[in-house]
Amino acid sequence: MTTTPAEPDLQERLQAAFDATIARNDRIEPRDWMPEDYRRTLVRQIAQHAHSEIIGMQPEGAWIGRAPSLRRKAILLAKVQDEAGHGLYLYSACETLGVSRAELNELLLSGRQKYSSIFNYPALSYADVGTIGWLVDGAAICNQVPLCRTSYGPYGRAMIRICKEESFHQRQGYELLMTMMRGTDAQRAMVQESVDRFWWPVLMMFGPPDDRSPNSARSLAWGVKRHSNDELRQRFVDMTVPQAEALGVTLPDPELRWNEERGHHDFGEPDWAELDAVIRGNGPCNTQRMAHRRAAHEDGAWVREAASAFAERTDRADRAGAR
Ligand code: BYC
Repeated sequence: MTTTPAEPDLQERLQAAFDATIARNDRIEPRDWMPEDYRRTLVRQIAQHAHSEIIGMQPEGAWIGRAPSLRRKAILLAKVQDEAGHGLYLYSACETLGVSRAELNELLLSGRQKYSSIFNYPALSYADVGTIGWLVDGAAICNQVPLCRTSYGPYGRAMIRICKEESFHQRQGYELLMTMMRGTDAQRAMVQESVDRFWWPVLMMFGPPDDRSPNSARSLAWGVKRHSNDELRQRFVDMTVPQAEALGVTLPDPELRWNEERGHHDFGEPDWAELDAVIRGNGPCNTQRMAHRRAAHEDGAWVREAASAFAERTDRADRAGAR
């Protein structure tokens, strides 16, 4: 935990021990001393990640009641429940840094903490359920697999389980799109239209370009992030192009082509002004997402009250039993 040691000497020794742990690529654990800025960076990133999982339930959740078959409904229901679980692991990891779940929730509802820009775009057709699985979860895996090696123990361990589940999510999305591509012309057109809408916002999920990413340098030095935003975006494009070919869809970027010299695909520039606008709250669904979240929180007040009353009673009974 962060402390303010009285002796300057002790401060130096604590900092040196922290630096050595980072240099060895070992984990920092909740009871270890850590610089206040490291703790703040982790709270910011883990909370934003947790909020994204919870808000991320909304675009797909809206389709549960309209799933085209019992099988699709069961799959979608399981996926959306997994996202709730991911949010909970991440809130728990964040709580080990000395911030409560209630505070984190308040920071989200008051707009002081962000969530991923991608969830401010609507899911307009059932093909979007597939595209979210394939592209959004694909981007999430690309970004999150390296986070299994992040320097903060509880975050890295939460990411291991989350990544396993995200892989299932991506496969179900791809399988859904593959099924639609084998269907009618109208279904194929629906898939292409969905991919056209999601492609650029998905590239924006990786954050601003490296030269405009104020947090990257420090997060990389501390091992909180393992790769820069642009490195991961490139990895995602390289991974996705052959998948799009196998699926039979076109990615909506006229500049997309293999660059033999670089050994990577070249691709066009996302509209960074759009990302800035969405992050500032002016995306297509920001107002709706926050209103829904606020209403869900208020509707759940009775559950929190009941759970606290039950915990208090059980606690009292345990203490009486121990006497
Ligand atoms: N959207 O200096 P930068 C999921 C903010 S969950 C919104 O590069 P950093 C899923 C950034 O926070 C997906 N804000 O920041 C769930 C910073 O603002 P503050 C979520 C963004 O932290 C359910 C400012 O812009 N994944 O996939 O070094 C269903 C400057 O950016 C965005 C995670 O959270 C954005 N796209 O890098 C399906 C992964 N990009 O905080 C799927 C963990 C940037 O200074 N997080 N900002 O006010 C990360 O890897 C990093 O935090 C980021 C940004 C790459 C996102």
